[in-house]
Amino acid sequence: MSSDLRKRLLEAFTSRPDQYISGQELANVLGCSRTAIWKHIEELRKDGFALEAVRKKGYRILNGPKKIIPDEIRFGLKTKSIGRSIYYEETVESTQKIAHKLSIEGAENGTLVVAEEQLGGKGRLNRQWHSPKFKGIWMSLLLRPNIPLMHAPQLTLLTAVAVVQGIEEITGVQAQIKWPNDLLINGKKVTGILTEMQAESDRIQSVIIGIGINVNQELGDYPEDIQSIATSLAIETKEIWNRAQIIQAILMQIEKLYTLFLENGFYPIKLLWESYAVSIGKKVTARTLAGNMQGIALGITDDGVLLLKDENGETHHIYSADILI
Ligand code: BTX
Repeated sequence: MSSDLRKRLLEAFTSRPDQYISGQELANVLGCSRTAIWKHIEELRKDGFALEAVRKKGYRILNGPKKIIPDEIRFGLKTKSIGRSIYYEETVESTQKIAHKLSIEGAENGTLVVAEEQLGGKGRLNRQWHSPKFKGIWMSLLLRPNIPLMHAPQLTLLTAVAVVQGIEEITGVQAQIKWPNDLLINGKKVTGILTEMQAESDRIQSVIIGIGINVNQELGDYPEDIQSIATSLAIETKEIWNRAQIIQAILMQIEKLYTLFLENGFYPIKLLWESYAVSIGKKVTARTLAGNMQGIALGITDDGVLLLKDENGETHHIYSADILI
């Protein structure tokens, strides 16, 4: 959109706050077609403006883009270490990358990196994570746990539980966990978690947990190929949510569970995880690098490994896979 047109469009809305302005009137004032107006409105929506379109009345701006304000996360945050130090940037390639760099520079346990937009958001196995501006929570948390290397994946499961609880506390919606790291609402993905590690021989330097939460996207904000598998909190609840508040609730839950985990091990986390899991007891297909395997998901081991019973009654340990339910 030309910056002049955008400026004049915003001025038109500013001069008549709270009022609807018809597409025809905007087209007349700006000297362009109604289709062009519609396109510009869509662009503003993508940039985080909350715009209402009502038939026969026209358009109205409800809110400008709302940024995540780090102080809003800090204010009233009762954690001791999680999220005490926050790095915030508007646009990044990936918050994971920044967290890795901070880890090497010696950043403390609990350091959080948050961005409004990722241009190269990462999923697992080099997949992409779509992270549009002002719409979601794109953050990476750096932990320095003193645990055996092989227990690090348990932190992914711990995080999934904390995110379910944080989302439920603020929005009232309970997401379900699909092993190992997807959170689903009505069968569609609302959150992805990516855990990476820096280690030296058998000692963990840091675990970097990337959390991507779809908060205020509309369906049209997603690329076509993920529209049928993705959802957002706004799509599910028809409300726009304050992202800083959700982050705060999640950090509190992570600290609670992390403390429990360090003191009592994985067992209490495992029980919570299983209570939120969608696939346990169901027939699933595990798509692994070695091929597909069908069976009943029995549960997870204390190491967070998925147990799958095949049709011959044999139980398999699944370490890494995509699960189809
Ligand atoms: P994943 O590999 O399980 O999921 C990636 C797949 O999910 C993609 O291939 C695509 O099909 C679909 N997908 C992509 N974007 C979205 C989206 N926004 N909502 C729903 N489905 C989507 C999951 O990987 C781990 C994602 C972690 C993302 C966080 S964001 C903060 C941190 N920084 C970073 O670069 N990654 C993490």
